[in-house]
Amino acid sequence: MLPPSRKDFVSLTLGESGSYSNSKQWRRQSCWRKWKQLSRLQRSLILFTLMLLLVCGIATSPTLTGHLRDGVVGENAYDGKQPFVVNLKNEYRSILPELPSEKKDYHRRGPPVLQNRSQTKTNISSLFGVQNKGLDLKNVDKGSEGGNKIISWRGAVIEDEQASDTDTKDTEIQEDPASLALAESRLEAVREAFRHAWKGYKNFAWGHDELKPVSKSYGEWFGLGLTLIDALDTMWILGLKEEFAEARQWVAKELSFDKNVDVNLFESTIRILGGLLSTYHLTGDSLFLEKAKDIGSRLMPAFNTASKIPFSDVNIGKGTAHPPQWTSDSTVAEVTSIQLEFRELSRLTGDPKYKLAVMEVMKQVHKLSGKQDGLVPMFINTNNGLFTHQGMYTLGARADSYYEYLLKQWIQGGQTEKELLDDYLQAVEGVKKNLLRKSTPSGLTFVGELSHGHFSPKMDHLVCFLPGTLALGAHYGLPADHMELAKQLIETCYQMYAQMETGLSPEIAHFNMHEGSPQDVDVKIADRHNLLRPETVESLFYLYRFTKDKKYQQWGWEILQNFNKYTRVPTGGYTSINNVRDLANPNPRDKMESFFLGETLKYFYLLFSEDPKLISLDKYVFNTEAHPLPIWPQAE
Ligand code: DMJ
Repeated sequence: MLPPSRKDFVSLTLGESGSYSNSKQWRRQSCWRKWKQLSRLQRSLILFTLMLLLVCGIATSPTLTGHLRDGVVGENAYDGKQPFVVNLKNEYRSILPELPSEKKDYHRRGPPVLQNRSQTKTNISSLFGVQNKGLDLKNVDKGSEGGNKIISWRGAVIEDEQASDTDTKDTEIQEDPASLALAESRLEAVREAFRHAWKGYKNFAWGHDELKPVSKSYGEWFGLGLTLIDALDTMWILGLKEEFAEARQWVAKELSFDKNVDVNLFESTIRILGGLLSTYHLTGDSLFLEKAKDIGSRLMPAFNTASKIPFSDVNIGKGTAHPPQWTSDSTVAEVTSIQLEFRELSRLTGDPKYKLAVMEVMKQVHKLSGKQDGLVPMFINTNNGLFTHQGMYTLGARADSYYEYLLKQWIQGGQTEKELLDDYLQAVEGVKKNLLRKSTPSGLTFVGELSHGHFSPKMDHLVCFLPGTLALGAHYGLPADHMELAKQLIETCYQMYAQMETGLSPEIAHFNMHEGSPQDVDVKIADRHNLLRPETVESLFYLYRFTKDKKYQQWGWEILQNFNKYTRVPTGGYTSINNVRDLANPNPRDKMESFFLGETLKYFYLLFSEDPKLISLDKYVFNTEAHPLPIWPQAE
């Protein structure tokens, strides 16, 4: 599709030619006569225009369409499908600082020249014992043939025929003006909350990992501007131009990974690598891809273990890795929830090493004994690659995103990797068989834990990712009872908020199962804190997208208001609190986690939006830190 015609043309008025005859000879003579009547200047202009058209014609010939798809043509095609995002992008283009070295890439959506070639062809297709369509082999091949060609940018600009399905799969209904106005006011409330959080971060923690809003200072974890990076794509999606531009400036000028610092592999993958990759995809700005490549390669030493199960910690400056001081175990959720990001990095760079490393982990976990009906223990040893602390099963901390990433990798790869799907389906059955119970008095369905055969009615707030994941699976054709379970569980997650005095969920709930209990949810004193976590809002978003049932938006709206009431710090920022049961003194903990901006506010915004194409779930899959990554095109 070409841009609309511009008005800077030369007008030629040809003389009247009398009666109309359409014979070939007449047309030839007439044209020649008119040509001769033209002035030299006019003829030169026409010849020049023809030359120009010829050059354009060559440029759009089939061998070069790949290049153009990466450039202007691709962008315009994208405009039509995701107008909101693309319009923002074009606006941002004009305000973002333009680095001299980037100028010529300004309109390119893809990396300038990515070396991939022969080695990518070797191992990938047999990886994980399935036909692998993940790495875009076709495009890699094109690259090898074409010498200087780049891999396609179709990951970012997912065209209709390449997405796993069409937009129409997302439920679309016509909204009446009143509900559109309501939606807009709620969206504005989320933008306002973001601006308030950003104000605190900017004033007291700029460039540092986390804001401490009460003491008006900051906390450092990795020393890499965690909150700023986690928040990049949220600002983009919310349309916060100025905030995005200043953050981009910091990434360009200040962000360096060449630091003698230990980082946690999982946390830096989901927040930093994931955040940079998704921002690259949304903006097409190569700065973010370069940074993603840098951090991605610096994290790779984590995989240098006897078992190939990665260590938890990496020194990104020295290139060394190690387990935590007290153990040689890694957490199962951590080693199995870095796959979406490293697989995508392989696809973008054409270098299979990232994908090979993380898929090796999946391959091993797939085969390991020690599972119960598809449920995994919480720890895995980096020396021998075996599960440790067996017999304990939870969908909460240390295991949660293992289940999430089984489904999401299967979606990311175009639903071809059967082992991932099998493991996911088996695990859902395992949850139903071993971990589901009903509470009293209201009969809420909840997910408990199993410890050596003993059931505990304990449910982490973290488990509230599950309704959203189940709903996503059902959207992708998995059994309808997954959706039914999702609806029951999201009701429970909402009640974990609604039954508290502040209307905010505790970190951990215990459900009553005995006759005569006055309330479903009990909270132990040590579990009464709220860290501004996203999981319930995340699941509300999925449930609303797929069902359009307004109650999910209403529940989300109540939660947002309670965050504003009990966690908002007047001078800027939001704080986690110690006691969700104490209206008078929720007791601020003085910390705003980066995921509040990266995830919680983003999911609020998407929940209140009536536009199913705003990060379409048929085109993007969210990593566990709410960073949307493209679903890979099917291999043609
Ligand atoms: C986030 O970092 C991620 O969502 C992770 O999967 C779980 N914990 C936090 C949010 O609660």
